[in-house]
Amino acid sequence: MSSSSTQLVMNTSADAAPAGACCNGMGNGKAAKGASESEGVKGTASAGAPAFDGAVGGETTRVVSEAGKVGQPDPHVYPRYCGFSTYARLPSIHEVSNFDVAVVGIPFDAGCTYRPGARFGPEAIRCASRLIRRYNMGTEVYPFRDMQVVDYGDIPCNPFNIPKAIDEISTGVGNVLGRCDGVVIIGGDHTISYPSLKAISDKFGPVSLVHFDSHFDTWDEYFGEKCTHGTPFKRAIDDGLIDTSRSMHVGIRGSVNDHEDIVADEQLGMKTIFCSELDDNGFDWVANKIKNRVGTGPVYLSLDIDVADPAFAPGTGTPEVGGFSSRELIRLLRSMKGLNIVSGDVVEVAPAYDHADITAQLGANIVFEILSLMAVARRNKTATTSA
Ligand SMILES: [Mn+2]
Repeated sequence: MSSSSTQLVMNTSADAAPAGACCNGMGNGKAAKGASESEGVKGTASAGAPAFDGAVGGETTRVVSEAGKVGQPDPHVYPRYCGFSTYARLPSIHEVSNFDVAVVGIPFDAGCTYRPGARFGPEAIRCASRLIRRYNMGTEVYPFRDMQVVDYGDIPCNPFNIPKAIDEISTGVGNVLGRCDGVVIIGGDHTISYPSLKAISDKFGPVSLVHFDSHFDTWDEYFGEKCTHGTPFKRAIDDGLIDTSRSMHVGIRGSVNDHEDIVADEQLGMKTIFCSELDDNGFDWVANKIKNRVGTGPVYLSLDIDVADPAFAPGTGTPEVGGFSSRELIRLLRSMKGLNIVSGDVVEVAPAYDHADITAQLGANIVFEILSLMAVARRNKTATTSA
């Protein structure tokens, strides 16, 4: 679902908890001076109306594109550190009625095997995302201009009963996908990728998985439990949610419990680019290997922040030394440009172990990179359709 006539509206039908707090008053959007695209929807809130997010003097400062996509507040008149913490200061679900892509928090970490705390990941990433700007110079795209992106808030789920939470998450993500074309999910521990992939597969069919992680996450069980943050992709494969013949792990490293873990993953049909293979073969080799594997079908990009070295992402539950630097990781993600990425997730940011928000900053930027890749994929599809 998408709209070229998006309006700022009060939306009371959201089935998710709001990001930040609810906005109190609404007017039609009017772009402010200083924005490079100022052809906004005309109109003002009534004088004396309560302020809404991104508003100065009762008028929104949000940049509205010619196509009616409502973007961020103009940073030249509304400082980045003001207002409610939505992802990248984008409109919340209460502010736009139609949207192309939703950023969704899933604050669940009952499936973690070592250090808990990723339930606070969505909040930390939203706060750290305030500095995200409009243009991605690496992939040459304006994701918030070309797509209506909204912060949908969080999907609430049971913190004690994992099967219940799995149902709540798959239903919640399915509800979001019923209203838009794609999602970028902020975890939460990696358990959430399984129920999310249920909803993704319902919409797109079995997808190609590009999985950045230091761990395979394809164990069959742990302590007898089938749904943990070490098992999501085994469950997804068992359910036929992903096409293993077009899927790839990237960044695997560290110690494992047994050599059989590697063999078992291969037997599922997965392929792996180990972390050290970037050193041996370079960026182009890695990018081509992924592209050749994945092809042109719909891709779900799942990224565990522990794929980055703990020097760059200490705030996570299961750190593994010897990982990608944040520079390497961003470059690898940008080299995925051209893949048909339809949705993705960024998981395992656990802010209690973070320092100076560096992990949350990296997570916020990775969400931006995934949104940018999705915007490029949409642009490519439009070009193909209209050719
Ligand atoms: Mn993982």
